[in-house]
Amino acid sequence: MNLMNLFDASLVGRKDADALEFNGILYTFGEINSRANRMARLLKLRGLEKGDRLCVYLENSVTFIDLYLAAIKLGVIFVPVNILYKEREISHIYKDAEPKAFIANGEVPGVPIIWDVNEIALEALTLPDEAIHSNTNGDSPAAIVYTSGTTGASKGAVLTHNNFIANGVNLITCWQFTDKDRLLLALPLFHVHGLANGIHCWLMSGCKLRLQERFEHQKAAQWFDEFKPTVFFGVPTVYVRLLDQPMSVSGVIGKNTRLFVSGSAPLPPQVFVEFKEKYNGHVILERYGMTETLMNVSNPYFGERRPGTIGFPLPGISVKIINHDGKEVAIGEEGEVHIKGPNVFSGYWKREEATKDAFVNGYFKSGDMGEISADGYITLKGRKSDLIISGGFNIYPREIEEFLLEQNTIDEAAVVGMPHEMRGEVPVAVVVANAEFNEAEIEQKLKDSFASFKIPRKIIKVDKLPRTALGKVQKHLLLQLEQAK
Ligand code: MLC
Repeated sequence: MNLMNLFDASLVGRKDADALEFNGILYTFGEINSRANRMARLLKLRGLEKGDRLCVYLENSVTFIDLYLAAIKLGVIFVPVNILYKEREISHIYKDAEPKAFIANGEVPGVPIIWDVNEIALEALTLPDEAIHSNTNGDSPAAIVYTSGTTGASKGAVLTHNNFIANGVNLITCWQFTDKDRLLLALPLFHVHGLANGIHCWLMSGCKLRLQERFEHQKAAQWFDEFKPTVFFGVPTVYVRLLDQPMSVSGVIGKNTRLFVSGSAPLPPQVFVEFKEKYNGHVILERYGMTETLMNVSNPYFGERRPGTIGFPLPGISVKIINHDGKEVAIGEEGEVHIKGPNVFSGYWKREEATKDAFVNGYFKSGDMGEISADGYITLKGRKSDLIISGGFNIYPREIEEFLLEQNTIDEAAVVGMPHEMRGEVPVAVVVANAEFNEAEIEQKLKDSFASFKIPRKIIKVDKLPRTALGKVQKHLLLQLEQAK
């Protein structure tokens, strides 16, 4: 089975039902399907074939959905590119994914040929609405989503139709989605949270979706009031923002909502508690996932949603907690979270070694530390790697450190995550610089090269970086140094 077989339950089976609200326009599932058919025809006419990569660098829109569905229909591999990315990040993805086409709104530095989204959208409308089928199956790659820069630059996680199907079916079952639901989605579709959870739960359940270009906390109460969502997905920063809303909206947000889900970064227990107090007893359901595995673990829909924990492994998913010696730990002991299941990606695009390194005994090594309680709840205990998560966006320090070290005024550099009330963490750079160092110049270069969430909030100059006897930078000491200020 491929994804279209499941999406057709809504696109064909519920063709006259209301499907999507975007920018005040309402679309039925039939309309969404014919837009996707026309777009698929256009991509085919322009030479895209099964297995080709299609990069899409766009904000949330109906055309984004058209392109995604068209790619799925054709067996073309969809490569979403974070809209906040700048030249250095984009050109890496462009070179690595070797796409047949790159679709964007206007010019993109680092990409020689762009297909303009407005032209594409208009041209597609002139084409016939005839279904196109590819002979993709569950093992065919559906998307490559770029993530983790442990080697300095991001790697493409190849996600198959089966990975997405396992994820969607699990969430619909465990979170009790039906066609009566109304999902308010303000997360970016270029990440798996918005795409694999948001778009797939919508299309597989046949519920109604209201899509926003992006989350804007000033407008959240109005959206809840107008759309009356039954389900809402957010990252912790979104919930912190909702807590900031005036008391007068506490009756509006969540009035019709049966489920608030949080993920992509740890939800502080305090936010869980305050949200419940402010929003009429709503208990946020925290779940755990990552690009390479989609969703792994979730607090229960029925039963206790325990603050500070991520709950139980989702159906069909095995989780082991493994210690330094590669042995499974006892209840309540800490180790690395290893994951196996139909949700786990097939590997990194063109990176055999990195793929091999990512697994042990058939389990994916998450890089997150955790423990399991006697009654089965999993609690995350920090990370093995030095990944920083800011507002739900991942930052790999190595990528920024390599850039800083390329500057001839910087001799040593380390980037660490500093706790931040709103965003969870923000990056801070600690450098050993020479006499020519010019902070304003480096800041400008960083801004030209990286997405805004990756820019260090501060650049701290030190005489030397604390290192172990083996020369490894002791990042925890840098954080203490910063916090002591
Ligand atoms: C954020 N910005 C965006 C944007 N989101 N710009 C365009 N489109 C978007 N979707 C930029 C803003 O321009 C601004 O840049 C900065 O980010 C902060 O914006 P803000 O208005 O202050 O937003 P804020 O209220 O703080 O909320 C930020 C946020 C955003 C929560 C909306 O961080 C966000 O959308 N996060 C979700 C990330 C996500 O989906 N992660 C899932 C990864 S998948 P500037 O230049 O002013 O700083 C994954 C697996 C899993 O991890 O388990 O889910």
